[in-house]
Amino acid sequence: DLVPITRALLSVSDKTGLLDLARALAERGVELVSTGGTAQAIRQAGLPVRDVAELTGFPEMLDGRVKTLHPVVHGGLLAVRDAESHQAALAAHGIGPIDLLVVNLYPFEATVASGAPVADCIENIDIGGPAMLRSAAKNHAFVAVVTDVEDYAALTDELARNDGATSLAFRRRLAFTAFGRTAAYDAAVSTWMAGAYEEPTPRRRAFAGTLAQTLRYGENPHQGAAFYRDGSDRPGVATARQLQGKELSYNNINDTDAAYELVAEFDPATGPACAIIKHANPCGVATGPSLLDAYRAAFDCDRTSAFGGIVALNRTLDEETAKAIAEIFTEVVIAPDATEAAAAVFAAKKNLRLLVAGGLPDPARKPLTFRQVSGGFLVQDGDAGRVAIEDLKVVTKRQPTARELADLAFAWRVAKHVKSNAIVYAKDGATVGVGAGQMSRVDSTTIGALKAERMAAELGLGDSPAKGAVAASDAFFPFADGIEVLAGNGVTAVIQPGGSMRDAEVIAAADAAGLAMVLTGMRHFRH
Ligand code: 93A
Repeated sequence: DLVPITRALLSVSDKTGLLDLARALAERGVELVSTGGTAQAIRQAGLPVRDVAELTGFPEMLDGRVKTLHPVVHGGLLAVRDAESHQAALAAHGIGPIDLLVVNLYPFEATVASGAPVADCIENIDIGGPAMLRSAAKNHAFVAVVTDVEDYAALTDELARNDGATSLAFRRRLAFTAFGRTAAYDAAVSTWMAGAYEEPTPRRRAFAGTLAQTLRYGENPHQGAAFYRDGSDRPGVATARQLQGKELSYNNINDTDAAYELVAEFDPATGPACAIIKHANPCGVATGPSLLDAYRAAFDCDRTSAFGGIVALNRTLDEETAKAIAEIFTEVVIAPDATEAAAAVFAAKKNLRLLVAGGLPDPARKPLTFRQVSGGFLVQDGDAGRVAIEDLKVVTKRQPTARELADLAFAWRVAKHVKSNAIVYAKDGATVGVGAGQMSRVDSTTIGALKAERMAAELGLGDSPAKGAVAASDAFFPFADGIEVLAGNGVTAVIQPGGSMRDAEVIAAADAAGLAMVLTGMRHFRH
């Protein structure tokens, strides 16, 4: 299954490593054929190269849109070497076989990311390159195809090992890599076009990502895993710069994303905010006059759970806050930026991963979310739903006070980021108890209160902080029991979507306990 390389076609936009590769091939006596810019670069380096135009008998035309789309190229790539009829056809038309194809595509994704106008993006959709990649990858029984600059070294190693030939196992790996690239490329084009042409639904477009990192393992050590980027420049875990610490794990990436998307709900211009996440749920979220105050208040919500957590901040990490965070074991800290002094605080903590994202993601523009099911996957718009305070509907006899209203709005924002069934207790711009991910709403209500009581015990507070707090529920209360538990724990006001068959009973229970209740008319399921 060894195929010696006698002729190679090179056509690359990214010229990184090109000359080293071309030289290595030339030294092995491989005949080099290239398109315009690639040929020019090779020729300038003093290596022999033939223009593809010489082979096809056509000049590159239409501003380069047609350069390699020709039977001389595709015949040379697709011909089956041991099929007599194919060899006869090549001979009849004077077509020479191509044993190696090296192509990387027009930088479409980078052009889109640079904010280029639509016409430039369109011009950067490579047609001839993917066509060649697909031809060569289809015919990998005989042809080696390289599209990733990272694979150049693997290729020269392979040639050194096999005296100038490639093995079938090597060509197979290259072939599925090439099809992976063309699939991701077309998906990027489809996704961009849907956005550029304002396709309002996620329904009719392709999805793919490019490999960012092979992970040591997945959610558990016996699961293989990888991290893919979707090409978005949204500030967050996929685009952030890691200043220090161990490599991010699968769970780190998942939790850091949850943390940063949550803290981004709080506009830094309005004030500092901090979210601490464990297992994709917040165990403390707070706003405060300073970042340090916000961190301390978030930490005090559930100190036990915060151990080994992920901390997200909505403003530049400062030295004082970094010192407070460094007091306990923290897995990841993510912020728009970090001062030098703050980064220096973490320098001694070799394992702590510090990420700076360069900005906050826009919570009003959420990317699509994906959920895998057996045999397929579900796609939906991200939950960018928001309710304005003016649109809240008071349904109880008692109106919420201004202070209650502010805490209700805060708790509601947090509840959106808590797994259903979610109940969030909050007071003075900080969570004081979070009940997450239960199968019954009343259980989440009870768990949130238990957390508040434990905090009272830990901090030596006289009263449970649930007393005088407000509560948010991500979806309606199906029965009055949840309201009774909240009132029993001293909650004074509740925010929830409403819309239950038993809304009247639920409101009556709130009135009976003297609670204020507001309805959002919007729910935030997160399963
Ligand atoms: O415009 S194209 O879609 N038409 C083609 O026929 C074609 N053939 C190769 N783009 C085409 N290419 C691309 O040109 C390659 O994929 C590569 O990215 C680029 C290399 O051009 P140059 O050698 O002139 O720098």
